[in-house]
Amino acid sequence: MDYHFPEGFIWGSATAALQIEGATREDGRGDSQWDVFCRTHPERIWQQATPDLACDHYHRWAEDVGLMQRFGHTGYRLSIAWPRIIPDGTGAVNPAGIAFYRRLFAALTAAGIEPNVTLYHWDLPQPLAAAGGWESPATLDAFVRYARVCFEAFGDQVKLWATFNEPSWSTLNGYVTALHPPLKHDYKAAVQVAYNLMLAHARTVKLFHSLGSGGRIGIVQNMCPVYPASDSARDAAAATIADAVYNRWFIDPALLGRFPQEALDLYGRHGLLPEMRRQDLDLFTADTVDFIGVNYYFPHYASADATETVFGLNTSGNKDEDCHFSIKGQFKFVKNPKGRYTDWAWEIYPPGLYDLLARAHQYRPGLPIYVTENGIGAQETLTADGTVADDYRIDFVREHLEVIHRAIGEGMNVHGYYMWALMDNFSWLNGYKKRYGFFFIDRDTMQRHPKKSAFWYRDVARRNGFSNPAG
Ligand code: BGP
Repeated sequence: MDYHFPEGFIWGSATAALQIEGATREDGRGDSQWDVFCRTHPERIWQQATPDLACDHYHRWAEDVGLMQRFGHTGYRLSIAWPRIIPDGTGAVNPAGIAFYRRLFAALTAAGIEPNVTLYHWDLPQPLAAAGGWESPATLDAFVRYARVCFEAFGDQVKLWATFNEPSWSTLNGYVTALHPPLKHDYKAAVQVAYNLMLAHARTVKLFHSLGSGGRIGIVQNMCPVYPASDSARDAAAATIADAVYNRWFIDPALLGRFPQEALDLYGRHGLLPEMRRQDLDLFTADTVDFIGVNYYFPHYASADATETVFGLNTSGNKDEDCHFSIKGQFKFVKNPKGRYTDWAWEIYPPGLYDLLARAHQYRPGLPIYVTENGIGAQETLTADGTVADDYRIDFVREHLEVIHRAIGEGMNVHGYYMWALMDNFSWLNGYKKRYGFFFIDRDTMQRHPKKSAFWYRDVARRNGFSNPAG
């Protein structure tokens, strides 16, 4: 076999609570900021979709665990819904929420599937959001308490924990592009939130280690590589700044215990520095992560030619509609004229994943790395025989696995791969239009249909690798 993976390599897929669970008002669950956003701004989401039903996983979890098992999964990355555990964010713990996840973790373990659990995948309890969200120190205290509740309730079942999913992406879209809740365009708030998320992370890592319940804790980052758009020195400088604010602000404190100087200088020049207390800064240096989770979809190319501030994500699924991200006077992300693109204008570029793995390895040689998300969204329909011929997804996953295999061969400590996603789900602004799953969800019946890629991945997992299709 050409691509054989190390024994014990995790073959998994990923989801997030809000995107699959549904049952948003059942068994005492509180509202999250996304539930309220979907209700108050339905025009921002394709077909005014809501997460109320999602994949109905809250009721079909046993069936879903069975599918993972039958299709060879050995790992599953999921998130816990904070509003299910502590419905108002700060008050009483909800026993029904704890019971739900205990049942789920027990079933996963019995099926030989290791859970990799993220504490926060953007579903901030609404009362906390209304009281200032991540700008407020009270939210940090509430998060650390919620983390403690989870560690104590599930610590015997879960050994792989992540604090936050993509703090960079949620800060950018919540406070810079104004595309996600709380829909702000406020650089000062963005920098404070970016700092506060990392502080909450550091406090949680310290708490986890102090509990000594075993297992590992990390963070999941969207480490988009940022390449200069040209050979010019100006574009190289733009890429350095974009990388510092977009990636390193979140990676450096988690892995090295400090914030990048380029970003501190930039924020200092613009009067945007967050409030940073000495004793908090010491927390970052005192303790760091046990692993890093890497989410990778596409790379960026930074140009210095940023004459205006514009943001826009492709939410149409029409290849001709570009994504826009430009901050006047700083950097602008541009398209790669030679790139291959998905229908949502996301470039397909597997070497970018290799560069990220190499980078994570360079930061902390030997640090365990998990590819916690990687996948391709598409508009799909069922064929007459009840499947989806998603050969493009097979190609996408295979090409990315090839670079992971190469990275492992070169000594990078990659422990597992979680394809986004286990099943088609609520794709934030795209509602249910953009399908990512190994399993197609029929929105009328909620029935799960394995796509061609699910069978392919099952065979890869069983053989712990694959042969080069070319020969
Ligand atoms: C990541 C998120 C996931 C997922 C994925 C695809 O940033 O962590 O939750 O949704 O992106 O994004 P989208 O559904 O917007 O296409």
